[in-house]
Amino acid sequence: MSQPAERPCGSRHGEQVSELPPHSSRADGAPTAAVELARRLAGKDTTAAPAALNIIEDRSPRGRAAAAALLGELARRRAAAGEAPIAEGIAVGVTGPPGAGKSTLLSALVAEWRKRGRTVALLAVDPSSRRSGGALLGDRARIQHDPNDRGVFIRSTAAAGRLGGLAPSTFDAVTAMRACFDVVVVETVGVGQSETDVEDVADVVVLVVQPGSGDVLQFLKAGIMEVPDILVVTKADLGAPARRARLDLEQALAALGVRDTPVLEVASLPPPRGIDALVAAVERRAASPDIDERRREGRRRAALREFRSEYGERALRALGGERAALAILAEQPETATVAELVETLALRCRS
Ligand SMILES: Nc1nc2c(ncn2[C@@H]2O[C@H](COP(=O)(O)OP(=O)(O)OP(=O)(O)O)[C@@H](O)[C@H]2O)c(=O)[nH]1
Ligand SMILES: [Mg+2]
Repeated sequence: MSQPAERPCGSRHGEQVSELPPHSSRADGAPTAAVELARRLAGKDTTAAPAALNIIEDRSPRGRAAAAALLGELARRRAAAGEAPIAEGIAVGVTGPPGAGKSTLLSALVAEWRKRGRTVALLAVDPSSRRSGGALLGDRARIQHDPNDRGVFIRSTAAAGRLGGLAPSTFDAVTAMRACFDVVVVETVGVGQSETDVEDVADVVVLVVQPGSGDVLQFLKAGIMEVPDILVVTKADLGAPARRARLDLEQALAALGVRDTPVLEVASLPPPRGIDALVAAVERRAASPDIDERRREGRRRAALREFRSEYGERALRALGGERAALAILAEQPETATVAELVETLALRCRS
């Protein structure tokens, strides 16, 4: 898919490269507004979310500088909080084939979370390519909620031509939203890469399947059964087919030796069923002690994915391959954003 640049790391695909080192652009005064947005997000002002995401999704050099300022400010606040860490929300990835019932399930989940007093940001990543002009955007974000409720924020993002993948900015968007909201959901359609991509940004991955769709065999073939932390069979109101799908999935997990992955049946249409059990399973997983390490690894993998897609395989080879690149990333400060990590790899590749 990606075309190698003339020189490895010479330029991003179709874009002028700023030769500035990643941190120097912060001094130009423009990111002041971004820092102010970070302050509002950290103060749990949910009305700052749309403007913050506009900055993070702006891939121009100026936008990148502002995003770095915003995320850098959040990271500094996190680091400064030290022993009394500021409360960070949990990131939940919800993925599954088209029509499996993800959006309907999310409507029910949002209602349940709000009932429990949690604020929720939902980022729906649209799979449509640039060519189709994001025609699906409206449909994917159709989550039922009270539009006047400031505790819920919903945003659709185009995956920028990466079929099945996440948008380039999704990782940083999740980082920013987590500073403000109790729960950050990333909804992706499970075609191809998205199941594994979503693992990079989510503390908890929920894979959604509907009964009787032959999904189980497809998942076994694709070898992704290890990715989800929780499996959900939707449309439990259909009765026997949902039960059968759950048993099939449980058998498949057992055959693969995957333990500790709950398989839950839910009905999302009123009257909802099994939603509270799902919320409890998500919270149990998010509370596990390996979450911090998982977030660190996820950030490195997201940066590597970004670098590969922006600069191509040849640039990655010039760095010494995937393992060498991950080793470079592991040396970077905890506060580095994905964009800064990508720039670090690019600079290393050019030097
Ligand atoms: N009977 C029943 N139907 C459901 C349930 N949940 C969703 N559906 C129906 O399944 C269809 C697809 O639901 P969506 O929530 O739009 O599915 P989705 O996975 O978000 O679809 P995409 O965003 O296109 O990938 C709709 O017609 C829903 O009404 C459920 O619990 N029971
Ligand atoms: Mg949907």
